[in-house]
Amino acid sequence: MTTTSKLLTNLQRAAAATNLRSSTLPSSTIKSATALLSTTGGTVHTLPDLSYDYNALEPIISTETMTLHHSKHHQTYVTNLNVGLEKYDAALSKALSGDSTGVSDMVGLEGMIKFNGGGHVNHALFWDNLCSKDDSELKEGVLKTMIEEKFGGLDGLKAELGAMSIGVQGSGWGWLGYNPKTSTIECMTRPNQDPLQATTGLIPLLGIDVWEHAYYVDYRNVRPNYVNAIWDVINWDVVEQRLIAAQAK
Ligand code: MN3
Repeated sequence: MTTTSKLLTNLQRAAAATNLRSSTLPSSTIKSATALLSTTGGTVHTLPDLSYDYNALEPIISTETMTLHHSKHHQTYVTNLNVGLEKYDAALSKALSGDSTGVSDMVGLEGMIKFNGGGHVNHALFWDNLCSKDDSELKEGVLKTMIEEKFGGLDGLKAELGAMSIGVQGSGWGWLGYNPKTSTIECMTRPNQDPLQATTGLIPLLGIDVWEHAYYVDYRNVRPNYVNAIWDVINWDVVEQRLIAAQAK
């Protein structure tokens, strides 16, 4: 919830406490409070730093790809998410003041927030589940045990998630996720920037970006070569930490 919408909720509570309806609050009160607290608008979300250098994933993912993908593509999702949230905040304020056009505005912004919010969330997960070739090792532990139980071993996971990721039609993502209902891990794909958890209930453990911008510089149009190579730069320690955190929820 944004600071503005939190404030509006508090105003509504105050109104209720004094037997007033929120629609009877003076609009000047709402407007001035909104103006006061919207000073952070536009920069709420920022591009996260990488924990490694742009050249750290060479030769699997080139410095050029990493530079463009992180500083241009991911930055664009962040910028547009902030724009969308600011508009959504204004729409929410209108809706909460009793103006039904605000509700319509909110619904109209959902696609923009799903796309750019998903793009931000997905890429933040992606950067963290990659690491240099030297640091990529699936060690003994709960993750390795669950991969063996579900897929018969790491090669089984690579085969299933690899084939599913290569098979994504158009742009999208391949995921290994934790299913809290069955307490198991499973593979899934999502189109566009649809965030895994919000659209499937699976908690994301490992993401593979199969948008062309993720591999075109290095592998041209040959997505299978990119997906088959990316296994060399997976940060299994991070994937296991996510699994342990998901199991503890
Ligand atoms: Mn991408």
